[in-house]
Amino acid sequence: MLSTNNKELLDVPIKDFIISSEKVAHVQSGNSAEHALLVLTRTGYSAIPVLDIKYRLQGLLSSKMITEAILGLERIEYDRLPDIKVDDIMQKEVAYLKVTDTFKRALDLVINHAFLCVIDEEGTFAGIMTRRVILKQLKKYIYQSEG
Ligand code: 2BA
Repeated sequence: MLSTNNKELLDVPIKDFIISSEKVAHVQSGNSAEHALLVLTRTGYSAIPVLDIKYRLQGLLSSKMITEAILGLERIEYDRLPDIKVDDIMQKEVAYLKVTDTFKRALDLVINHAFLCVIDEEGTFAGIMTRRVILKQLKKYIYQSEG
């Protein structure tokens, strides 16, 4: 039904759909869990990337990971937040895209991830591709194909 246009969209490079790194909230390797919780709460995002000083992707951090780290037997031990480093509680295995990847790879991965970090040729963090952006492009293509 939509074969030609679908194929075209699937082959499009993701480059134009990336939310660039300067617009992405992140925490740095070595930051405390207290700082990370502040960033997550202020921005309202449920998970954000962890980058090193050279802007290389190290992992992902969510408020759930922080809460789990300070969960005591009978209470949440907020006083421990400044002593915990994000490196010790972040998710280190992260699915990512390269800037040269196609829309098809992004679509495959975004089924299981709300967003994907994008890495450039030098291994530096270039930004993210979100489920929202991917769905918007898909919607545009489907509607175009119908008309
Ligand atoms: P969540 O934070 O769980 O957000 C889920 C969806 O809720 C987002 O989907 C967006 O539609 C909406 N949303 C949440 N916080 C928002 C805010 N502060 N401003 C506007 N809309 C907001 P997506 O846009 O597809 O994003 C998927 C995931 O990508 C987000 O999951 C978040 O973990 C991450 N993300 C998106 N934009 C980001 C950014 N600028 N910096 C860091 N992480 C970002």
